Amino acid sequence: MERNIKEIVSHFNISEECLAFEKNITGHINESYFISTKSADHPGYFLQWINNNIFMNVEGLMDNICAVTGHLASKLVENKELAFKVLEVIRSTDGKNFYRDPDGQYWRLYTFISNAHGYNVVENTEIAYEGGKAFGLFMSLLADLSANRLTDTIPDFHNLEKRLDKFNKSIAQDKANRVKDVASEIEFVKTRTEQMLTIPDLIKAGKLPLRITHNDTKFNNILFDSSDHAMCIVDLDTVMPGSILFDFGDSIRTGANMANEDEKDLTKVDINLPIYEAYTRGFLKNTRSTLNEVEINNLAFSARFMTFIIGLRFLTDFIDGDTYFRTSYPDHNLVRTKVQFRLIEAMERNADRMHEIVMQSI
Ligand code: GN1
Ligand code: MG
Repeated sequence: MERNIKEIVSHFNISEECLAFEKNITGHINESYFISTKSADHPGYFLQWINNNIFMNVEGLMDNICAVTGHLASKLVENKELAFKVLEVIRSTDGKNFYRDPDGQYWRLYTFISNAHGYNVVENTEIAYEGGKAFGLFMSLLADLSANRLTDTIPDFHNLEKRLDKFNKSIAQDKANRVKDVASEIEFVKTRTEQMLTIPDLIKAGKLPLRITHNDTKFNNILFDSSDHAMCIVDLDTVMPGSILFDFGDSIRTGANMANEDEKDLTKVDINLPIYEAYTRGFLKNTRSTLNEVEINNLAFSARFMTFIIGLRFLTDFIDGDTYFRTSYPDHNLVRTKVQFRLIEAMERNADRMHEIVMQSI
């Protein structure tokens, strides 16, 4: 879609004159642009188009982000030693926390976090430890924000039973005539479903408490400064009540995989145990005092659970003909699925060791 980015930015309440924009290609749902400004000492802005087909309640979503960033900002004023940054939402000229253009499209603007970088594949254990501490801190700083202030931006986002229902419907409809190509992946799902359903069972039984969680804790949603100190958590669209297992598990899925999420050479996919160990230590440093026994006992398994749920979503989208995740080539979602399933197999082989690491880090 062609968009007049400069015109859109003019609807936000900013002091700087914009110079140029550059599209950012990470992320499978929204579209992002870096906006540079004329003044050299201003960090610039980060503009995002919010995908309203997926985020149906943008007002609620932006109110969540403002509640969360406001809460974090006040905590960081009280705890300056944390040297952490928080996203800063810029209001539109009519005072809203988003701008809706004449075509009905939604946009938001942040101050750009400059001199920052992220990791798709984690390079060493120091970075993993920093990342674990950062997501642990994020969650612990939000522990006293009342969960009923937040809207469910995507209801049932990590609800495995609902995801399986959708998967079975997609197989039955076979809209893109692709079911014939994924027999072994469908079999993979079937053989693990019962074991994976133990997590939703624990949630329903009230044994896994709902906390305020990020719910999209890909490792590259942590920004690092030039000395590789983790300094900011981004991508707050799905911050809402959830289980801590979702957040821990998704970071391991992305951070402790030796390969990228869409690596075509499956021999590269494996669990990196030293990275897993370092992330776990960092995460538990900031969360151990709040976790209950059921959470601790399922922490290692949560990495398999989250990899399963996201792999299942990639597979469902492949079967549907790629209607949800942005893809760059025809079997992109299938490649992503295969990586997730290969990673699950690697974690199955290392399950005992992964649990032992949690117990040694607690
Ligand atoms: C999507 O757009 P992005 O990259 O932040 C997805 C996550 C998946 C992820 C897989 C709202 O996140 O749930 O884990 O892709 N976000 C949404 O890479 O569905
Ligand atoms: Mg996201």
